[in-house]
Parts: sequence; C-alpha cells; structure tokens
Amino acid sequence: MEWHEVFKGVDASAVSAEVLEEEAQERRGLFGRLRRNLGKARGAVSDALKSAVYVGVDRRLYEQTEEMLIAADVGVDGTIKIVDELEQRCTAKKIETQEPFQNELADVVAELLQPDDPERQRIDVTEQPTVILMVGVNGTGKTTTIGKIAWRLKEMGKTPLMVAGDTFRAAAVEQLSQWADRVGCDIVKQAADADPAAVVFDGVAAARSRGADVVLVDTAGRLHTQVNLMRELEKVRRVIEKQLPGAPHETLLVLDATTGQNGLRQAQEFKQAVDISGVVLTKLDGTAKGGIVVAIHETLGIPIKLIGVGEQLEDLRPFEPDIFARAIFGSADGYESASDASAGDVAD
Ligand SMILES: Nc1nc2c(ncn2[C@@H]2O[C@H](COP(=O)(O)OP(=O)(O)O)[C@@H](O)[C@H]2O)c(=O)[nH]1
Ligand SMILES: [Mg+2]
Repeated sequence: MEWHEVFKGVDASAVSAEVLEEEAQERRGLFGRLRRNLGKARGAVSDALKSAVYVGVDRRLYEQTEEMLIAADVGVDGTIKIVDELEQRCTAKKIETQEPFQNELADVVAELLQPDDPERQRIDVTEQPTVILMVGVNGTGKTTTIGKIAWRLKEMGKTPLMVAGDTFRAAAVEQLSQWADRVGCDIVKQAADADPAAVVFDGVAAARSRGADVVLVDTAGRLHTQVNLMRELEKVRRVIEKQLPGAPHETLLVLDATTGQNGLRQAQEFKQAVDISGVVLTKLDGTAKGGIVVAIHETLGIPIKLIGVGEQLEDLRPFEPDIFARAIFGSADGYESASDASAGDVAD
C-alpha cells in the first residue's frame, strides 16, 4: 500500500513524480527493511520453531507453536484460533516439513488480520480541514508519530498544522515545536499549563483561517490522575466537535508494542472515554512480541492503521496484514519471493 492510498483524500495526480518514485523505491525495499526492523520479533518466532525438536509436523510441534504464539503476546483466544486453523490446513495439504509449515502459519495469521472493511483501514483526510486527535499513555510515541504523519502529508502536497495540546509538561510543547521545524509546518501552541481545550480551540480556528488541510492534535498522556486525563480528553474532543461539526474526523490511539497485554488494558480505558477510530502501534522494532498485533485485532475491534518501526521520520508504515505476517511468521525462504511479489506490484 502506498502512502497516497493510506490517506483517503490525497489526490495522487497532485503528488510529484519524484515522491511517487521515492514511494515505489521504498516499496521495493520495504520487505527487507521491515524484516530488519522487526528482527527481534522474527528471531523469536524462528528460534522457537527451530528449537522445536523438529521431527516433522506432529502434535508436539503444534504445542510448541502454541507456546511460541502465547510468548509473542498473541493472546489465548488468537492462539487457539490460529493453531486450530493451521492444523486443519496442514492436515488437508499433507504438510510435513518446516518451511511450508511456517509459511502456512504466516498465511493463517495474515488472513486472521484482514480488516472486515478495507475502507475503515484508511485515514480519511477529505474534510477541509481534517482534524486528527492523537491519544495514548505517556511515552507511547504520540508526538513522534505526529511528526512522521505530518512529514508524509507534506510530501503529498497537503498542509499539516500541529497543535500542542499536551500542556502538562513544558518539554512536550518544545518537542512538538522541534518536529514542526523539521517538517516545516505551522504549530499552534501556548505556554505549558495552558488549558489544552483553549489551545485546541485556537488550533482549529488557525487551520480554518490559514487554509491548513490536516490538523494534528497532540495530547497529554498523563495527568495527576487517570480520571482527570480521561475527562480532559473528553473535553478536548467536545471543544473540537463544537467548533467543527463532524470533527475530530479521526482519533488515533497510540500504543507501545513493548508494553504487551498492559497496553491492551490501557486501550480499553481510552476506548471508553473517547471514540477511537484507529490504532497506531509503535516500537514494533523494539520487541520480540509482534503477536500483540493479533491480540489488538482480536480484542479491540479497532483497525491498526499505522505501525512505528523506528525513531526516524520514515519509520512509520501503513499496516498491511500480509506483509506484516510474512515478515514475522514466514519462513526465511519465503522472504525473497514475497519481496519479489511486492516489487512486482509496483511494476504492474
Ligand atoms: N524504537 C522506536 N522508538 C519510538 C517509536 N515511536 C516513538 N519512539 C520513541 O519513543 C519515545 C517517546 O516518544 P514520544 O513521541 O515522546 O511519546 P509521547 O509521550 O506519547 O508523545 C521517544 O524516544 C521516541 O523516539 C518507534 O516506532 N520505534
Ligand atoms: Mg508527547
């Protein structure tokens, strides 16, 4: 999936040939890059399957696959679903060796992760302006992700505007300002301690008067109490909605993949307080537990839209179940054909 396909409302004909070529190149190198960045998770899977005393596809291998999936944070329900399906298919196809076994596993995971409605997977930026609200616990990567998204939008000819709604820490406003400088976009901010609702009010007003396309609203991830935080987010949301009916058009929950099942509990709390439309799963490069993707899919019912695979501007990717599942669960030999296939897509 190319970036201009992730964002609904980006006019592909307005994207410069240069950027399209960059995207295509990135796309060709994507599988290898993703595989490298997801090295920890991939290593955990292949080590577990290799160390399974491999005498063929037998009961013991299914049990070990089960253990591996649980250890990778897939969760109990997802694990049972995957292994049941895997066993049925391997039996039907008479699969008896590791490599096809592992590729079958990747297929099963990829299919499980398919969105019910692919349109819901996209980020709709057709409204003028579109408001995207970022929420999540402190340190999950909200501010960084805003920088990454703003950069992509700018590359595609959109005018992003950042709003420093995390007024709880002075450093947060400064950090977002630095991202705005790097990306080269406007930022609306006030002194730390300001009322975030007031900052957000100004931000939306500024976007309308300056003709910005996409407003990216940063928020606090921690207040004195969790109840206060949820109340503040509800208030921010109400202020946006009042000022611009229909907004926020997208509320993205940023989750840190390294926090595992704990992150899922946080997610439930946020989901209750504000209407979450998508998940951004960050730090997948730093965890051996990439299976958290399956757990999120199974328990939250909110699409994962983007994944963070590093700290650099370009280390944000659209979430593509096939590529992701193959990068983590597929066998080593499956990689080359997979990367050829995605390069082929571009050439077509
Ligand atoms: N390795 C890695 N680090 C990330 C990723 N996303 C964010 N970070 C880092 O996580 C830390 C916290 O990010 P920040 O954006 O400040 O989180 P916030 O408190 O939610 O705004 C920073 O050091 C980021 O560089 C990612 O995808 N991978
Ligand atoms: Mg922040």
